[in-house]
Amino acid sequence: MIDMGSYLEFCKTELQAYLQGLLHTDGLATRLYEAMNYSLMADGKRLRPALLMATAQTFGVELQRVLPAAAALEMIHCYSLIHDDLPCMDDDSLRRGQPTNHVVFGEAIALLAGDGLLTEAFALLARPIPEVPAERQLRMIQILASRAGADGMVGGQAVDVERTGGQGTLTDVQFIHLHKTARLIQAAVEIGSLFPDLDEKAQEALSTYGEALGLAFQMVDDVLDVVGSTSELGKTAGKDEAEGKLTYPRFIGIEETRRLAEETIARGQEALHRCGIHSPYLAELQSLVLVRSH
Ligand code: GRG
Repeated sequence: MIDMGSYLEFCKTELQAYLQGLLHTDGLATRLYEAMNYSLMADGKRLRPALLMATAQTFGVELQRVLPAAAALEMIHCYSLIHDDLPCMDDDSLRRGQPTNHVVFGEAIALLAGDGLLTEAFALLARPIPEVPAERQLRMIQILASRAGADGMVGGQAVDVERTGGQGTLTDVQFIHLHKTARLIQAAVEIGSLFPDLDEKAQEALSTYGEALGLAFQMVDDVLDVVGSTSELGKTAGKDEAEGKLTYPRFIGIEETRRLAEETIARGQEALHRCGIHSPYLAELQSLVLVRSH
């Protein structure tokens, strides 16, 4: 059995070293770069990059080769957090244990720091990747665009913003969770699966695993919002409730949300097993997501 805590710590350290000094300018926009680095270098869990690394490593791909793609994914995630915290969205003053980007740099620079991270992420993923044919790399770029864009995370966020404070339905919650949260987590697995030369069936199974993991991650996040958590992957209780967000517990209760998260994880696991993929990394990540809910 692998020690997932140490593995995640290792991924985090490798990513941190790669990100250090990656974004810099010789031009006049130094404040913009400072703002981009302020959020990018803050202490996040780095779950999405770790998931990408774990997927690729499952098939023997060297970690160093996937670091730019993992960093690109974290940059997209980071931009979404900066924009999500803005006064026109959730208007939050704390993120990753420090004042939010707009509190430190002002709204205009924070907005642009998000834009900058989003654009630089694609520039990074478009850099030539040794041993990956251009066709597969193009697929990675397409996946990142669709999972993060209007048909993915941005679309989920738009519906979330529209429904917050209102009645909404369980169908709305399902849509929001799938798009706002699960799609980017799914992209981590999908992009990681394009480093080795896998057949279509294996790629589809991994994609199903990623979607299930992403959905369960958000269900568990909903539970933590109600019950609170002392774990390192935890969050402060009551925030979503106070903001009038649509969450699973609001419609089906805490216990049923926990059960649904377990069922969803099992669906992802089955997809891998049916395809003969047995990965201690991917299995441990599932356990780690579920363990947060208790
Ligand atoms: C503004 C386009 C746009 C999108 C925002 C990510 C997001 C979409 C909003 C953040 C608010 C939120 C609670 C989203 C649900 C997903 C989630 C739990 C995000 C936080 O991700 P973690 O827990 O954070 O991985 P760290 O800081 O550890 O990376």
